[in-house]
Amino acid sequence: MEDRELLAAAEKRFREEGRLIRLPEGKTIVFVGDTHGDREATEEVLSRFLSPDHVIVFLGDYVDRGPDSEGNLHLLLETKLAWPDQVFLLMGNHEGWAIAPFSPADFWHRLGPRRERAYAEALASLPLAAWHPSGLLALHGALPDVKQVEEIEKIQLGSADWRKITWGDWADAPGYSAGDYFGRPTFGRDYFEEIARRLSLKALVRSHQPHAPTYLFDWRCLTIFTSSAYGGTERTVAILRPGRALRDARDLELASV
Ligand SMILES: [Mn+2]
Repeated sequence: MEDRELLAAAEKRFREEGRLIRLPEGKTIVFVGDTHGDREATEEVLSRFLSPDHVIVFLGDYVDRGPDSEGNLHLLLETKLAWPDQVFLLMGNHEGWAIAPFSPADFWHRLGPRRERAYAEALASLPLAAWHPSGLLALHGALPDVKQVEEIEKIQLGSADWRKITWGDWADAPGYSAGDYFGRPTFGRDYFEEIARRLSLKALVRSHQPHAPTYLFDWRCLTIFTSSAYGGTERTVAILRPGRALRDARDLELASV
């Protein structure tokens, strides 16, 4: 597909989905962390898991850093359109270019103004989070300050909650805020506890911080990363099997791809 055609079809689909995806029970759900221009990682995930019995949720950050951002993004968008109920793409901070540009950003800087605008506008329609009825929320960064999961549907791009989801970090520290480093708001245990209680959250699955501890906050916050772009980082996915009572994030299986 031509760029323009692909982006228009993808944007239409994302708008139909809205900002909050509801994941089905009864299927194996595979969560994929940042792929960051690592097209091989995406190919490996799709070759292993793409099937009618599986749902694959990509947690954002498809471009920049790695060797083939454009190839990775095109593969993801084409697969999304071919398998709309099996593949879900969430927004990472690297897809929020229309709202909050940043640097370095090799993919965005190479596009030229016309294509930059077309890609940025299409990716601004991406969903922000995915909820599974076992009590699992998947998103790119940190939890938004909401009272119930449904409020995520109404989060405005550029708002404080949008920034928490796309740019937010976690720190193994007490308290609510653990600082704000270069536009990356960082949150501690008390903030996690409060939002988790409000949402009856058993597990948060997220990506965004390649060197964060795999588990934080009594195994309820799981960080996975699925790109070789940072050198030496193992590519990890997290798998939720159907019919399993979720106690915390340890009930997801981790696998290397
Ligand atoms: Mn990120």
